[in-house]
Amino acid sequence: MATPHKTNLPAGQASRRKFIADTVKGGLAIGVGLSAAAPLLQSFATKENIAAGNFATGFDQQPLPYAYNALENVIDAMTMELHYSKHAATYAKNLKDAVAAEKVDMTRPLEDVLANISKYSAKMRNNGGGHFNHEMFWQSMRPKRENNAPAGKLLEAIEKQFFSFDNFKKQFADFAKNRFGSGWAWLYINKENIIMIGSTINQDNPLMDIAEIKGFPLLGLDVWEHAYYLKYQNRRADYIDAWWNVVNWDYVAERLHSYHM
Ligand code: MN3
Repeated sequence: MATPHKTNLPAGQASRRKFIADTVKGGLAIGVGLSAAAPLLQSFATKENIAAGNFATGFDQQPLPYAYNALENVIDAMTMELHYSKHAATYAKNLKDAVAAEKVDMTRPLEDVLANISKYSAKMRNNGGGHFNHEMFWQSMRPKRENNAPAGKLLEAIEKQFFSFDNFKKQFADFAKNRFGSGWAWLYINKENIIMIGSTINQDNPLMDIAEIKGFPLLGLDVWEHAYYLKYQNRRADYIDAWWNVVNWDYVAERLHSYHM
């Protein structure tokens, strides 16, 4: 049974982790940079320390996995460019500033920081959450498809918990519409291994120890006005309806699979 909130690693992993940390501190990995340390990190970033499988998140903004205009008719190119290159880039920059000021060990996955976010500043919370949420958001979309829907075990899990895919979409959309002000709607899996939907304020997410909902995020929808205002103005519901056409269900399924590994 998965335990997403457990922070104590099993003895073997803990000592391995200490070895890696000591090695990095000792300068062995510093000369070759973070990229060389990343595969080691991913190999021990298991669900025991929140960052499941290959989904450990780094502190740098990753390239957008498609062109700015790739999601046109759902998300316009201008919104995409501003959102990625201005809003999200600023979260990444401010996160790096907070990380330097608060002496965060950047060889740890960002997920570890988020799981202990109550110990850090509001700047870390806002920008660490902002960076994580957007990195995941870009990956969770792809160009528009007809009849876009999950399949396999993910669909089974959704139907088991929410009766039908349509009913799931309705309930998720209700959380997205009713999140007052700025925030995110989420599909996540909790520590009882149940998939849930909910929402968080500002840039919080279910990984955070202070979030209203807690678990491993599978899919998140940005409902800040900057995500939709140019095309949809005040019509958040229309943005949500259109967004279902570009959800990358393969990515969501991979996150679920990764969590269960
Ligand atoms: Mn945003």
